[in-house]
Amino acid sequence: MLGLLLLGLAARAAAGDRCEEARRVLDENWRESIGSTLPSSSLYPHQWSWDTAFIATGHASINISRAKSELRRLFDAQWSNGMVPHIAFNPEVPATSYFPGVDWWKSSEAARGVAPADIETSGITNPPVHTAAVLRIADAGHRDFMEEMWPKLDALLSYFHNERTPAETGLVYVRHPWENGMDNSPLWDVPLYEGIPNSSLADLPPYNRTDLHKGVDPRDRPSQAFYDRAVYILLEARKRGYDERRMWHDGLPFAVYDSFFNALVVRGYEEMVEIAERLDRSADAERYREWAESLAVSMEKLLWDEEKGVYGNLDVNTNKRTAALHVTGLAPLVYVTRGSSCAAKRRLRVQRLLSLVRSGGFCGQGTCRPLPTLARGEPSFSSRNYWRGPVWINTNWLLAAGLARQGAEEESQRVLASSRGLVDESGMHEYFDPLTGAPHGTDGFSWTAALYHDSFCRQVPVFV
Ligand code: 9WN
Repeated sequence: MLGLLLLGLAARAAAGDRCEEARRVLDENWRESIGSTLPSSSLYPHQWSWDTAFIATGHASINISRAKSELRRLFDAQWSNGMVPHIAFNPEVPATSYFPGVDWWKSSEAARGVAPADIETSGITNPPVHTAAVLRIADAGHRDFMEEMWPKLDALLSYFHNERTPAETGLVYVRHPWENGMDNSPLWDVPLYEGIPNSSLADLPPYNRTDLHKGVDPRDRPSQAFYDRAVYILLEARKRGYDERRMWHDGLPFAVYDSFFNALVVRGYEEMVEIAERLDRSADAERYREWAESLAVSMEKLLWDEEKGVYGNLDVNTNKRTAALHVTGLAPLVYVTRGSSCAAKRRLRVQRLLSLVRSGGFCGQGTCRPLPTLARGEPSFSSRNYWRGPVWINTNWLLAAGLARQGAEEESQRVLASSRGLVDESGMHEYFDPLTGAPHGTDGFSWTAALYHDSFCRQVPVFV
């Protein structure tokens, strides 16, 4: 009994130290000159879109003025079509500090009039998880920030509806594997390697990968074949001035209806309903309710994979669906909209996803650390390679909230406890080996710190 008590006290003490460490990491990665926090001072020296949303969420319980500044600076880089680019470049660091940098994207020149003239950016986007950050800030007593952010969030979410949702499917497509944030997910293998054969890459200009020289083991990073294709897709988009209509009509080298991205857009629409209601914008709330509903119906119709029992991805170019036991396929747990015409199906499918979360493949039997990005036993599982198996704190955070929303409180707590254990043992690393708990990637990683703080260090309980 005494032993248990001491263990409990030791764990509390560790968490206390880690809370302080989380605040310190965010502070060290903060750059006053751009008013935002870098994902990592070494590996990622610019501002990333979905990182910013997670960081601002964490800052809501640490430093509200930084939380607001993060989002303001990111949305200063918003394009006139509503797109928020996945990177807003930091002019303070040399061009050679990150690949592909400003010279590769050339946003202000290639997308003149649409991309901002005063901030260089990438030409692709990220999942719209910023609504959650704005709600956290509002809940910390800053309702006026919702007013301020409304037009910018509305432009972003409308961009997905107007520019990225072809009427025939009603689904949102991604046009680069970096867009959903899970760069070398095994779900990209078919569209990338079958869709873009080596022969298409003959004229690719030479480039230097900076990520292989930043102290991270190259075995943890995506392959050369992946980078070649990532650069090729970037250059094809740039040639077309990043014009959405033109890219779509010319034919995109890579275009996928991805379950993870679509699930986060549905969740973004749901949070826009919440924000609109709080701001007494009833017509806007209704519009977002309809968008969430119709996207959820399209997901039930086109993305569910009965054989695997998860949501899959549909390749725009081949109309083929691929599914894997990857967190991508579990992501529809994050939203509650049922899609009224498919509500019964959706209920059954959620139950199947929950049984997968409880299964050994996703570390449900206490055999490993939930949630691996790819289930053990899947052919391309690697416990240390990026998005092909390791546990990431942001996907755990999103899924823990989703599980709680589905009423699976025990599973939600188990996923949160896993994040807590991994960070308590090793600190603010980028990702973790689900089999051994070993840390990988860069250290001093901002979203790990921010979401750890949001989950375990603030006074108010999290997902209630
Ligand atoms: C490419 C910044 C970003 C994250 C992504 C993560 C990684 C970039 C890279 O780092 O991607 O965008 O250079 O590998 O995969 O999710 O936003 O932390």
